[in-house]
Amino acid sequence: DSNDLVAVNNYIKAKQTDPSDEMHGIAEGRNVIVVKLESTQNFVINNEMNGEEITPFLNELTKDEDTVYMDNFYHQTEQGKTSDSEFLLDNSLYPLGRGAVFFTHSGNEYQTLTENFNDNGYYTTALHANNGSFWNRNTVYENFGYDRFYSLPDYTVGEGEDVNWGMKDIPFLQQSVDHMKEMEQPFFSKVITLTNHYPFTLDEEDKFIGEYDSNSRTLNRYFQTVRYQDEAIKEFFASLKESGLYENSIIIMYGDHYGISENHNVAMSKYLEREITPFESAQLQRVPLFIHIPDSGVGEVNHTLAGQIDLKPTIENLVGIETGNAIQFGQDIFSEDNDNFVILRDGRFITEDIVYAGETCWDKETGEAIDSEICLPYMERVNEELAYNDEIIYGDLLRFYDAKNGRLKEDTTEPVDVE
Ligand code: GP9
Ligand code: MN
Repeated sequence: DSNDLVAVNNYIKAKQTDPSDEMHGIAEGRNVIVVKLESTQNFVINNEMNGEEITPFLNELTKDEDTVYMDNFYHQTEQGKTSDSEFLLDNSLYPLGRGAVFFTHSGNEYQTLTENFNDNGYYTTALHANNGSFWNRNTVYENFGYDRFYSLPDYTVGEGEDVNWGMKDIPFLQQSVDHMKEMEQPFFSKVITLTNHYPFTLDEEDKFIGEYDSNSRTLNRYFQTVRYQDEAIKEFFASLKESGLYENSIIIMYGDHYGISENHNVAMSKYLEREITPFESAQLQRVPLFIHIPDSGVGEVNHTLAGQIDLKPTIENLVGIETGNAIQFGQDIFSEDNDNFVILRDGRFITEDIVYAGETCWDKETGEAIDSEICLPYMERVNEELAYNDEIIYGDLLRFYDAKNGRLKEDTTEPVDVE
């Protein structure tokens, strides 16, 4: 009931950090375009396969004067995969440990990034060339407050423009820019790519690099689809510039979850030239995050430890939306008091010095197992935080909370039983 919310709120207030003043409102009034990079892990960035770059365009962005590239950014998804990464973006809450919250708790009351954009005069949209019912998106997007969902029927899939799970990223992103040209500004658009999805198949003409050579055909092909996606992003930027939207927009891109599971550890260890211990596996859960703000000069490679849970407060601060009263577990990535602590949904965690994974505490610098006593105090915090999170979702607790005024709703002393 609403008493549970009091405990949750106290926990959140105690760990809350002030967002960065320096970044506050730096993108105020601009369109916000969030591109979710399907199955894209961080190990491909600034790396090579058979002497060839895997992500030449994204690599350039890591050195770009208007781009912040985060290289210690983790996905926090579970079985809900892409949909979990969307849940994290919109709510700054963890998804569930089992099942997909997009299916199990689609009707809860949420206080989302999208609604906050709506309240601040933005037109809010999601774009993805798949059936609207996949991952229950039609229902959830409506609940999250999206004004419009451009799904498969909003796209023209021409001859040869279909591969693997559906429409290829290059025409998809192109047509998405056409949709954006028609939108009322400023807009918030979440754009979801698809080509770099298991089993990572491509048409011959879209293979810009060769395959890798290992015992995993999945990993061998993965490099090629990541390379294709990189090309699609490059063309997307070009189209945005051509359309005139670019200068008045910011573009945020992040990997949604891993593409290469632990079933491919032998092949991964061949590629990375080291053993894939539980420590390495945890570190492989890093996905790239790019924050591109044209004409800002804020570019840097930022090593702060962060996760998808931090996207909402970070984006809100960039556009100048006040987020102080929100019930959320993330923090502004650029906050000066950032606690540099990341919790993965399965209880693994990462600090500046240690990683907890495989029920073992690991020294980050050496990659060796260390005395587990060192991890104990953090473990308590991790369990507490995930438990509070689950109470919010299972109890639909946000229906008792007035986020604008930062207090319990007055008429909820006798909460209605929804069961
Ligand atoms: C489907 C796409 C892929 O529409 O988002 O979902 P995934 O299998 O990665 O969760
Ligand atoms: Mn996905």
